[in-house]
Amino acid sequence: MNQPRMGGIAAVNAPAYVKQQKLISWVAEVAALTKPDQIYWCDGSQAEYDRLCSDMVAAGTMKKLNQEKRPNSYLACSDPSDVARVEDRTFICSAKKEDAGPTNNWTDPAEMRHTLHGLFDGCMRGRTMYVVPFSMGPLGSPIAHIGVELSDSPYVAVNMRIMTRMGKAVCDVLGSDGEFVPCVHSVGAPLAAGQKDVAWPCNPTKYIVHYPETREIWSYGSGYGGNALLGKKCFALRIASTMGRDQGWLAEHMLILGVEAPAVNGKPGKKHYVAAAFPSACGKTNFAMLIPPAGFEGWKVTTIGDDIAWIKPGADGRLYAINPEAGYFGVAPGTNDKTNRNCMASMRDNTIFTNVALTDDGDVWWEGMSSTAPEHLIDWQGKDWTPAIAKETGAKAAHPNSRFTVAATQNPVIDAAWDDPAGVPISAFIFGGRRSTTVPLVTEARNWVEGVYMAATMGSETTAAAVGQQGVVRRDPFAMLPFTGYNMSDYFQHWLTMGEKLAALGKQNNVELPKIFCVNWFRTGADGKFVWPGFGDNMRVLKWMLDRLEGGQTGGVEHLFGVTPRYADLSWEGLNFSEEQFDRITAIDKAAWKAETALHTELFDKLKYHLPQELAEVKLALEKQLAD
Ligand code: SAT
Ligand code: MN
Repeated sequence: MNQPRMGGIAAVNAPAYVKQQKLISWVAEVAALTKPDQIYWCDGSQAEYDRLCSDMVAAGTMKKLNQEKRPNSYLACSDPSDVARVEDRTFICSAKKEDAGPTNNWTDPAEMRHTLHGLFDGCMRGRTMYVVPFSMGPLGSPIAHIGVELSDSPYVAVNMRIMTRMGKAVCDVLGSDGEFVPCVHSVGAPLAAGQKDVAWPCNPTKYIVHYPETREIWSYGSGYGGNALLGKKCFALRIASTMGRDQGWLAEHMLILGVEAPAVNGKPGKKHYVAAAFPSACGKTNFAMLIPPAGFEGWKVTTIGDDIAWIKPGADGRLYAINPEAGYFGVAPGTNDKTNRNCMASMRDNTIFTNVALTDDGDVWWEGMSSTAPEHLIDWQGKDWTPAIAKETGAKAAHPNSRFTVAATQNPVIDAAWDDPAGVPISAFIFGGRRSTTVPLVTEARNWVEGVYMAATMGSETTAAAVGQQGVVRRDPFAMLPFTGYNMSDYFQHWLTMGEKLAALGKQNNVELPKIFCVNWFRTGADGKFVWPGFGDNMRVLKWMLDRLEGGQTGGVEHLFGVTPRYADLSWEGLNFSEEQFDRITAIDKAAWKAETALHTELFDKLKYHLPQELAEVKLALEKQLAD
């Protein structure tokens, strides 16, 4: 990593396998602005990963965990001020304000460039600038796209190696004239000569900036998660949603799972792929790795992805989806052998943990990992933690948004097609929020437009994944509120237009549009506890959906805004769940729905610029039914 400096400017020193002059020139340009001490091109090798990790151990950024208990795994603890996505510091700087829309922070791009120029000038002094070429999606897939992140954080470099296809192989695909999305990231903490570094450098001033027209990302001041791993939310959702609008595809905050019915007479059962959108920290990873419960022997659930889906229409009128990521950046607290055994198995080794607690024998722990906590821990802020201290002060051992980063290939139920460049055909979309009241367990939309309406008006209680107040219901259309890179009403219109185009294509090919369902696992009883067991038992709901897809062998009843199963329509084998409990999580309370539609009205008023007329009409019909 010792590379010569020329006239005070770090030499670009691109390896011979880098064939693109535009890339090399851009790296030189950003280096001239940010003034790193040196530039290092990541090749993505295991040796490089191991070296960067041990450098970070030496620097105090990470701890190596007990090699017997958690082989090749590390714990990083962030600055307490840098623990989650910062939505109020996230900007969509489109040329026109109305193209960012009322749900995004907007600043004039020229003004933002001026601000960022000032902040990035010299911001990497004393540090190494890592050049991280990455592919979102299988290398060379027609659905995939390439990005290059320049970052002064080695933590970002090693996480990107897990979360994406990263390094030399990407430069090979890029060739001399392939396109890439330029992503610049700095923790915003330059070092003066001789200044000692801190374990987690960052800056109280933060900017997460997107220029949708030129497809550029600039991130300053944070080293954490979606703020810093720019392939994830910034590229794969905010920039990609804009690309999808322009090019006729979808970039969605969705897991993708495969579900296969038991074999019959030696013949494999029917398999479907479904994509499901939930806000951050609402159980996407758990759903994507679901273990079918007792009574569902022979059913198989396999994972394509746990957070993001890129979906393109095929010539046959079907939608084909890939997971643009190559790893999982999942929420640790609450994960255990009962809630997600596959996930626990995934992180047995080769895992980076961030902001969880350290046990006395060099392993990790978080709230909910086991029913009894260890007697002593070092918490995520490096302080002593005991159950008694927790009882007295309420201190959490692990931060509620603590995470694990692990390669998808570690998942024991990874789908055989997870890396298929062609993607997998999607049979259904599921949209779910976290709602303690009002929204029933599951509803099937009667048609595409009603499904789009349900997704558009979805509400969810906020979680620790983003900085801000928690547990307040906010509208989170398509679970994309913080991730749609353009005007939300135009995004709704894009979904409607996609539906029309697909329906026309499908007609010629005898293919039906994917069905759309809306779910809520989170209704609570009088005691404040969840009524629905969730996790593996969500399979019961999934099976009902599959039955509906297979021609509606299983019944349901129509209600205000769709079709819901009756108690007898779900399979209850292996679970003690009474009809009375079922009623509690499926009942539709008219008064609550009047209040709910008032919130839809509030949302639509906010989004009135370009709001599709079809959605306003669905709302009118719903209100009329409620008034009757
Ligand atoms: O920090 S991330 O944005 O990557 C996680 C999430 O909010 O889903
Ligand atoms: Mn997410």
